[in-house]
Amino acid sequence: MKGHALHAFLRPEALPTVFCPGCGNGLVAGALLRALAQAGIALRQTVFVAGIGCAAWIPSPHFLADSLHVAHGRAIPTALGVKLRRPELCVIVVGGDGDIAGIGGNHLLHAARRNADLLVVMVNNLVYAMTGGQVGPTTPHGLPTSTTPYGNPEYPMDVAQVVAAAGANYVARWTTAHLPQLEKALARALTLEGFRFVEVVSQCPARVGGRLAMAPVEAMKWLRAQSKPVGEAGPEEIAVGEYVVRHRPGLLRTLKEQNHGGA
Ligand SMILES: Cc1ncc(C[n+]2csc(CCOP(=O)(O)OP(=O)(O)O)c2C)c(N)n1
Ligand code: SF4
Ligand SMILES: [Mg+2]
Repeated sequence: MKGHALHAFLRPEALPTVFCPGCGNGLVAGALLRALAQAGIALRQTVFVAGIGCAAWIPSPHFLADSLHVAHGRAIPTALGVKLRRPELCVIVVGGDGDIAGIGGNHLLHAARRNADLLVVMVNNLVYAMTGGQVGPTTPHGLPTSTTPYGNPEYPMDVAQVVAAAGANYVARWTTAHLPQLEKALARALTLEGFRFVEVVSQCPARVGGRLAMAPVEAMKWLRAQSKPVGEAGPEEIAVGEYVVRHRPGLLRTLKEQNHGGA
């Protein structure tokens, strides 16, 4: 699907997007729309659920699809409620690292453990961007942020690894500098059942790039240079690729089989 064709999937009244120039969120939006087309899933078959944050704005207000914009950190339990009530729909959560792995971290762990039939797309821009670029659970050690001006004294959580360990059926990480790979991972995730998690490491020119004096293009070159395949990346590098591909029955199939078995 070419760039201009994407407009058919966007609300004209929401354009131009709310994102700052050079933000990675538009790239993630494009990859997700192309992946849906690749997987043969129409927007009318999908429901997007988002919390609060810049990344949470990707589906709502932009996509011409049903979407719920809920409290910060609570997108995953809301999405599970939608999926249990309307199992025929493809339910997709989109959110930031603070939203999904910070305030919503407990929901993330347990949805993965339950193998709940959701796709969660987490845009990891390394900070809580919308509120001013505060330090968060994925901020690299030493990175200066608005609340850690001398550098982050803590260490980040490897969210992809944690979600894989928690029991998800599919986990992958890419960056905005790997759009074809990202699109392929999203399309693959869309064809599987159970809990699927795709992390996208992304640039935030306003809250991170400015502090590092790094323009968006330079930030993307940096993301690419820092990335190594899963299993080969060092502690300071970004491990990209698939973490896990499992084919365990999703929560909904298990529930259905139990209910029919008991009938
Ligand atoms: C319960 C609650 N706590 C805090 C906030 C304030 N808040 C809104 S957006 C946001 C940061 C979101 O960061 P992230 O999820 O990483 O998304 P980004 O803006 O970086 O894309 C915070 C802390 C809120 N809206 N609700
Ligand atoms: S603050 Fe950062 S993440 Fe938010 S729209 Fe601007 S560039 Fe994007
Ligand atoms: Mg963030």
